[in-house]
Parts: sequence; structure tokens; C-alpha cells
Amino acid sequence: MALKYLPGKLQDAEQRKLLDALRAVMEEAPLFTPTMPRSGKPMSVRMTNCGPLGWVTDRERGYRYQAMHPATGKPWPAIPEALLTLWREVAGYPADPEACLVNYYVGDARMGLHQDKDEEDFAAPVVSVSLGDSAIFRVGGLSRKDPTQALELTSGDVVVLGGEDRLAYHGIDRILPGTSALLPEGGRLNLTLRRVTKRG
Ligand code: MD3
Ligand code: FE
Repeated sequence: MALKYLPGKLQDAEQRKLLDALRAVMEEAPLFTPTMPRSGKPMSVRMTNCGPLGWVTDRERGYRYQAMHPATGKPWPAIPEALLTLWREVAGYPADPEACLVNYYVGDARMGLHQDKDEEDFAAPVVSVSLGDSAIFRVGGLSRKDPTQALELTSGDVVVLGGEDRLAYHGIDRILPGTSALLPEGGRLNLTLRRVTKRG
């Protein structure tokens, strides 16, 4: 398995139902502004999580997974059932995801080229779901210097990153404002479902 692109995987009605569930998640676990390790520079993307573990970063302790929201100190809300169902259908992995990172991009928010390597278990894929405005997604190879390819991700698209692409460099160049009516406030939500630990 490598990069599996499933354009339009979620129908309009499924996207709206998923969005309702995410609104409840963001009410319980508000979006926060992550900061870079050491420099403390704020990222332009705001984040929250659902699931037993969530990805966070701050100046003092850097990138990590933890069970509590960094601002409220409460456990993350559960992963919506629709996302568990999607994972079971597309991930090809025998255990459920432990983390669902919710990224919110608005305006000039972007995400620089990086690898996802804070997990113990690289045998499990990362499953990505895009909602709202389209984005220019960039994916390269295992070295930062490898050539990259751009792909436009649209609301309802699902990408499964597994096998040799699990550790590929990737990022979000920019979002394309006004390309979806799903979020009345505009912007883009991206959900990434992940395994973190090797045994559940
Ligand atoms: C390719 N998020 O949260 S999702 C991230 O759209 C992240 O918010 C982007 O990169 C976003 O870490 C891209 C698609 C994605 C996720 C994981 C990958 C692509 C990947 C892991 C390996 C290769
Ligand atoms: Fe990533």
C-alpha cells in the first residue's frame, strides 16, 4: 500500500453529519494554537483532537501525544462513530485509531513540509478527511530534497497514507477560499486518524 486517494469519498449528507459531530467535539475541546518546540512560534493552523490520545505541541515540551486537552485539562472527546466506520473500511489495519487530529485552516494558514513520526506504530496508515474549502496538498518522498507533487484536496476527499508513503514528506501550501459552502464561516477542516501505540 502507498498513497490511496479516494476523491469524493464522503457524500454531501455524510459531510454535513460529520461536521455536526465535529462541532460537538470543538465545543468540548476548543481549537487551540499550537506553538513550535524551542522557538515558541505559533503555527498558523489551529487544532484540537478527539480519541484517547491527541497530538499537541508547545515551546516547553515539543511534539507529543497526550490524553488531555492542553488548555482545559480534560480528556479528549470520543472519535465520532462515522470516522471509526470509515477507518474500518479503508485503513486495512486490525485495530481502531487512537487519535484524530483536527486541523483548522483559515486565511493564509498553511503547514510546512514535514514527516509524521511522533507515533510508535508506522505499520498503521494515516487516514485523512478534508472538509470545507479546498487545499493544495504537497507530497514528496522520504528525503526532504525529493521532488514533490501537488494535489488539490476537496471537501469529502479521503487519503490513506500507508506503506512506503507513511513517512513521506508532506504539507499544505495554501487553502483556496470560497471553494466550498460546507463551512459558513469559511476555511478548511482536516481530520487525520492515527494509531499511536503499538498495542491497544
Ligand atoms: C502523507 N495534515 O496533520 S493530511 C498533519 O491537510 C498533516 O491538515 C495535513 O499533515 C492537513 O500532520 C495533511 C494528509 C496527510 C497526513 C499524513 C501523511 C498526508 C500524509 C503522512 C505521510 C504522508
Ligand atoms: Fe502531517
